Amino acid sequence: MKSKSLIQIFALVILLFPSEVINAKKKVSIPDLRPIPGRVIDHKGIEINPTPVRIDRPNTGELNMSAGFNFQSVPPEMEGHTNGFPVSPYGIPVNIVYGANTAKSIRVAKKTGAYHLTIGPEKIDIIAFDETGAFYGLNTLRQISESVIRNRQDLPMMEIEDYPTMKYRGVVEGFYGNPWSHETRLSLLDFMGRHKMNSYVYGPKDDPYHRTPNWRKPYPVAEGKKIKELAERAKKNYIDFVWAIHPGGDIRWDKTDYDSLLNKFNAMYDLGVRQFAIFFDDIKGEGTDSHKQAALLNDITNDFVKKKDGVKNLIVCPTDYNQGWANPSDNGQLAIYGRELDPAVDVFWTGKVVCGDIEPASMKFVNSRIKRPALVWWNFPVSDYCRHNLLMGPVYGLDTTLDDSMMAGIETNPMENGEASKGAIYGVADYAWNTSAYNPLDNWTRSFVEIMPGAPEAYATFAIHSCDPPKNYRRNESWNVETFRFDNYTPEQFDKLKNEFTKIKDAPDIMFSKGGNTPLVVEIAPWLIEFSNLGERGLMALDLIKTYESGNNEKFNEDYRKLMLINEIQKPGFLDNRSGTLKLQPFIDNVLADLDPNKLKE
Ligand code: LTM
Repeated sequence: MKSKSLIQIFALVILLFPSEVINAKKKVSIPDLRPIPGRVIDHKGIEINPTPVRIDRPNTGELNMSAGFNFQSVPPEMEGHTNGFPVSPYGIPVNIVYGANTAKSIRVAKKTGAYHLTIGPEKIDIIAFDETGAFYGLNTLRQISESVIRNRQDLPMMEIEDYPTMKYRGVVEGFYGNPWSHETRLSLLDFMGRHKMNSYVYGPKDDPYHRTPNWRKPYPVAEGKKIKELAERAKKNYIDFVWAIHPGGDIRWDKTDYDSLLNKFNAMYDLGVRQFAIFFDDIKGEGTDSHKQAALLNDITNDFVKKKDGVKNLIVCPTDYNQGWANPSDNGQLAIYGRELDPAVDVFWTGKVVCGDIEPASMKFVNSRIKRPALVWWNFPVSDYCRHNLLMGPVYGLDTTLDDSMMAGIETNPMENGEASKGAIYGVADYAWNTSAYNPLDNWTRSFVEIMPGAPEAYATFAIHSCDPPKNYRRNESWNVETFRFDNYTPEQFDKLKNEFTKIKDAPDIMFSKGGNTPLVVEIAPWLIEFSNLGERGLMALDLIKTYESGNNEKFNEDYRKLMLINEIQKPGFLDNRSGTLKLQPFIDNVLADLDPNKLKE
């Protein structure tokens, strides 16, 4: 009875989606992508992100942390940052000082954000170059303390010397699609501060007050209030909140529009913004004029940046923002910037292409023209060109020989799914802080506990099969399993794939019930539902191979139709919220194509 009704539905599906059925039978080839660089390291129970420049952990003993900490001597500015630490009057004494002179005595690097942390036999000292460094030292101590509590161990004595490689370490909310919610932004600012990022560029393409034609208008009061709150939260996390305007779509190079832009910047200044960017990406026509762009930035630098209290240098995103599109000649935009643009203005650059790796050759190309180290706008994990996919894989493709002489820093452009972007932000924070030591696989593996403390393994299962944008910037995915054709596999390969499909089927439930990260599972719920379905389809495909081998034709024909039908019924959901696009769904489609009873008869 059951199979009869399935057959009826099957007939209906064929009538409704004839081309989809044909697609399901098409054999799919899998691109060969390079392995993920790096290796997993044993951190002996202490996970700190970004990775400190030097950690000395001589075997000199451990401190009992059961009484927590006693913040004895702490500058008033740091007091608000000790929230969340276990504290008591009997705790381990902690002293924090900062200032260039004090820092000199123990040779802390002369760089904003530098600090030195010592966990000694009787006390903990943080000595920092500046206030930001003190905040970072405290953040490192917080991560050490959390690791110790999580792993139920004692606090090992150690000495940490630390400072950042890159000047800008941050996020550019610069994608097309739904801008992040206010709550997501606040949560991301805390997350960024925790991982020593210092720059958040606000430029969502679909915020009407950022872009043509409404860039001239002030934000409505309620929206303005939110911007003010964001600027405050950023400041609390030692992050520069950079507000970006995108006027190039309809700008007239006249006094009226110049005044409109100045008025808007003044209004944003009143909301607490102290750094500004002007974007000229993805435009045509008048707005692309390089001389006019440079002159506008120079005038704003003189009339606004230099005049208003506490305003930092401007940042510009050129129209020629990647090597593929940039005019390389002396008359090209980049060379014009190099000759005409105020040297204090930082210039965004996405690399050789729009979405791609960042490597020295394209940095040399741009820097030699703009006459300053470019600021990388890294188009990963942005998914506005593949909105049905989540890009949850490791951060790799960033050259580790680059330093601050070659790039001013890096801002990652994430997905419209802000919570799901935290994994990549965690990676970029590490790369930007300690570039030469950056280890993609290790960083990604460490991120699981940080992001889903209650279910790191289930999260890892979801993430490893959710990496590949099926076009443009292809990323390796599902590298922990091998897929195969129905007539060419070993028992080990079969069992391994079966085990993985079982984990895939179960991972979403585990993440929902004990992950400990509600905002993330709510945000990605549609993908989690489809992920579990993918696991079930994979198990059915494996069973089908076994049934075929058993020679039980009747059962085989029935199971084939069942899988075919389910694959088709679930296809719209899968296409909307995809995982396993590189290897897993192709495996299922290939089983269906190879074992098509009509073909087998031939
Ligand atoms: O990359 C830049 C500078 N501009 C746009 C982004 O807004 C967009 O998010 C990415 C990815 O699609 N591509 C762009 O060209």
